[in-house]
Amino acid sequence: MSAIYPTSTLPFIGSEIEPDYTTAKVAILPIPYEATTTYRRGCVNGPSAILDASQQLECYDEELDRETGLEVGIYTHESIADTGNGKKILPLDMLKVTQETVEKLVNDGKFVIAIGGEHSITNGIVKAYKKIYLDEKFTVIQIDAHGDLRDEYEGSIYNHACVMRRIIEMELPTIQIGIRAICKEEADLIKEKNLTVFRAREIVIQPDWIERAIASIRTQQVFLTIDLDGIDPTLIPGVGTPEPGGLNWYSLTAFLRKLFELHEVIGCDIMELAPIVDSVVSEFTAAKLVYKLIGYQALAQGW
Ligand SMILES: [Mn+2]
Repeated sequence: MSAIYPTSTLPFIGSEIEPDYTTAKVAILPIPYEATTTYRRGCVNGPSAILDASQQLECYDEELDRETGLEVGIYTHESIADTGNGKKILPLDMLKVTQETVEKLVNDGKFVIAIGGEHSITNGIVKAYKKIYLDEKFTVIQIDAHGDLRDEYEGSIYNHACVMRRIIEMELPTIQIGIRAICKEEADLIKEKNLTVFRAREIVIQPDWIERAIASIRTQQVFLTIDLDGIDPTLIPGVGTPEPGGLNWYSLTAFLRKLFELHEVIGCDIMELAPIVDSVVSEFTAAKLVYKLIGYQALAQGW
């Protein structure tokens, strides 16, 4: 699989924008790390596929009526924790380099959008924000089909099925959206800890879920983690563990626009893209989602 996409990376929407680190407000951080995926493999190729697909994006955002990328500047960092070409990287080493790189980018004033790679990476990213924001609490908003609340899976506490459990152990509040596949252990934990979960099947029949989800956030600052399998797999079939149902494009983007408007999004990631040979729909949708996040942040921050 790793031969299909080169691990060298084109800058995000680089066909339209000259990337410059000093002036860019946004940093895209590719993390092509894959070690613990259990069903369909290939998310090691996710970041390069998103960067490739981004070359086809329109710089002009028709919803926001502006050429966002030209106005805010987007810098694409080199890949970190790259397990392409069969390279083995231990989970703790991946978490370390992820945390350090995110810390550096945030301290340089960049709004970081990490692109993966498997969902376990988010653990390292959130650790970086926890260190930067010290005792100030922020909420981790997770869009995902899965709870990712297992204590361990297949012998590892760093499995991608455990990432939200690690975040809950950091004593950060969480809101889980789009959930439709959990095990009994996760269901019990949700009840025991009274976790806030917006299930996919409720979202579909309750259009007010966006207002209720926003109202359930108790902190001004939020970190957003998107596992692409949270979205309807007819929109993004290129994921490792697809689940029927899920968020549609307009419901998702309406929620995100409101989230950025009413809260300070301190950082975000888009994880688990596992490209499908001969179909570009998944990576193009993911690239467009990255660009929507940049647009909503630019609007919210007055960039
Ligand atoms: Mn998932």
